Amino acid sequence: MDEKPDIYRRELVDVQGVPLFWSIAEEWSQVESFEARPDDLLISTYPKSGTTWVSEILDLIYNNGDAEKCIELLKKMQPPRLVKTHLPVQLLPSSFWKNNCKMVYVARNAKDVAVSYYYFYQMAKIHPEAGTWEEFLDKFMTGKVAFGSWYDHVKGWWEKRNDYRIFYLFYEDMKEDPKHEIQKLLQFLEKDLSEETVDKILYHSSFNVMKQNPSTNYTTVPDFDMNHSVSPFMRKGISGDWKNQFTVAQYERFEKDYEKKMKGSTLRFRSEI
Ligand code: PPS
Repeated sequence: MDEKPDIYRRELVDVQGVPLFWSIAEEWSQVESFEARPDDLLISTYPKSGTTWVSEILDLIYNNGDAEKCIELLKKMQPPRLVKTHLPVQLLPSSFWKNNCKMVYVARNAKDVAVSYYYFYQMAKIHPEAGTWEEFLDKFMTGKVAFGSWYDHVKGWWEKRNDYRIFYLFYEDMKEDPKHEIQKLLQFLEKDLSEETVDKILYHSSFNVMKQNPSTNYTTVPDFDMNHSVSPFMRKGISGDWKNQFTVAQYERFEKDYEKKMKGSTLRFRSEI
């Protein structure tokens, strides 16, 4: 089969100092002028932080835990729209701020994100080559990966949360007590659902159920774009997997650098639960 090198494994393109996919960079004027509606709900994340998981939960909340209805509604795109982005805060289309849209930001600890991203780079050919783990980790630490610096991303959104309607959610808290986090989400969305519905949402959004669900596990994407035999999209879904990947030397270098980059921020992550 033709490798289509013109669209796969291309280098990232700098957009206002942030490395993005060429396909986004080429359409940048359209991204910038995106017209958000006041009832749009934005889900924003740095890649590999739980986007798909929390999107599924939000979809289920809006459809009262009815997984079948979610698929139907997605086809018809009925409001409120759920808009997903990985953009850093400074690149978000301004209409989201003007319309004071509600936003859910999901953050995950840096080391697990780096590991998850490394496997995703290998399976999804929209990314440049990952290189070795050591090389990839360097790129991650210097922000030379798609959507730029994790450190700037999580801090940028954290700082905005006091001025806008942003619900800042942690992947690790979701892993520890998903029911509690879903209840907090419901409060933020001013939604009241029965205990039974919340339990249905918990079931449909669990890792094992989502891994088997073709509408959430990305297996409907052609093999050429995402090769699940290299690494499945629904890979492990745990906290602390970095321990299986980092050498002691890598860990020590990472932590020293992390301290410098996160200095002065009140944002705290848990690297295991
Ligand atoms: S992407 O490509 O940026 O949109 O990826 P994203 O969805 O943000 O993150 C993918 C990681 O989230 C894990 N995942 C889950 N973990 C726990 N529970 C559920 N339900 C769940 N769904 C997805 C997924 O496995 C990826 O993490 P890793 O560590 O690679 O397994």
